[in-house]
Amino acid sequence: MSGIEETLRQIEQEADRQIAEAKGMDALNDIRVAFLGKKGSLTSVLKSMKDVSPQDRPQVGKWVNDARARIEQKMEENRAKLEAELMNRRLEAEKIDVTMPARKQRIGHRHPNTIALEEVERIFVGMGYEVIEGPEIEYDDYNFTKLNIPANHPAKDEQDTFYITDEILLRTQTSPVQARIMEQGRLPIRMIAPGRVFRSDEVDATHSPSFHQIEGLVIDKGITFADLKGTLEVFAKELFGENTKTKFRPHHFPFTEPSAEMDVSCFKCGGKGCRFCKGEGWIEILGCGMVHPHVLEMCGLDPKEYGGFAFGVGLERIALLKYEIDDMRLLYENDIRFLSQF
Ligand code: 2NL
Repeated sequence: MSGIEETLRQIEQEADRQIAEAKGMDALNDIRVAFLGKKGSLTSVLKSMKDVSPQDRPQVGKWVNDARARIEQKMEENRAKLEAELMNRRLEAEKIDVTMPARKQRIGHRHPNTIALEEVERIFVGMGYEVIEGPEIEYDDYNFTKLNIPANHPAKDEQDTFYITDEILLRTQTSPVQARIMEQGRLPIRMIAPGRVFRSDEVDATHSPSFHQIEGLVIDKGITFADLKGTLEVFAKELFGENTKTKFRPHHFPFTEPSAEMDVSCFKCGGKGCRFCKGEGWIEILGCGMVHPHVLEMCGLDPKEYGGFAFGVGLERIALLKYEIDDMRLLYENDIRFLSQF
């Protein structure tokens, strides 16, 4: 009898000690199983009742039940305390300061190339041109042959061109788009063809293996070099300002005859010569010319009936000039701190 009472006292003491030390719900639950569970130490005392004399059994039963009630009570108290602590910690961690300024939504920014392209498109659409795009992967035939660049022409060198097969390549210019439109034969044509082009060039401040071109094409009856000059003069004034002058220097392209390069007066110094134009007073902008009769023929048009002019400008070149950027690589790094300046 007194042995059982002593055992119960020790069990209860041990339970109290462990409950007081329990650091969380899991620990508390382990204690419940160890003392009050089916195989718990308090339960095993009940199981030893068979050794207790019948008249003592009610007394022992009461002791066990009282001990159980007290342990449960202590556990409940500690559970409530732990739960309150846990809740406090969560409230502390999830505290929202409603007086903090809202996180700023970063809005994107148009790339300088895109701004320049949209400006060029606006100017030509204003003169009645269509904007037409075409494939970046082209047939050699459209990229070269129909543009009067024959099989052994140096422009076709594999040093300059990314070939996919003998007949298929990454376009080196956007003229194949224009060759395709001429072939469709819906005349007259007034179009620009902007888009990505590819050349096997090393990367430096002014070169990249992938860059952008805008080519223009006008085909109709009775088009002259005066139309070309007038159109490109309007383009230059719109793009670089009312006071911009233009100068056409003779040049050679396989797909035009005659051909020229157009310079604009330096929009920084007005033509006097400065650091920006390297003292020249002029800045080279584009290549142009009257579409070669042979090109017209190969694209299914009769050169005796139809003629026209064409031109090509580098989009990056326009963007670099307009925004006074001195290294083309900056255009491809996509550093938002750089891009959002324009
Ligand atoms: C340049 C020179 C040029 C053309 C492109 C062209 C297109 C057809 C027919 C004839 Cl379909 N010509 N395009 C003409 C002259 C010059 O580009 O230096 N571009 C950056």
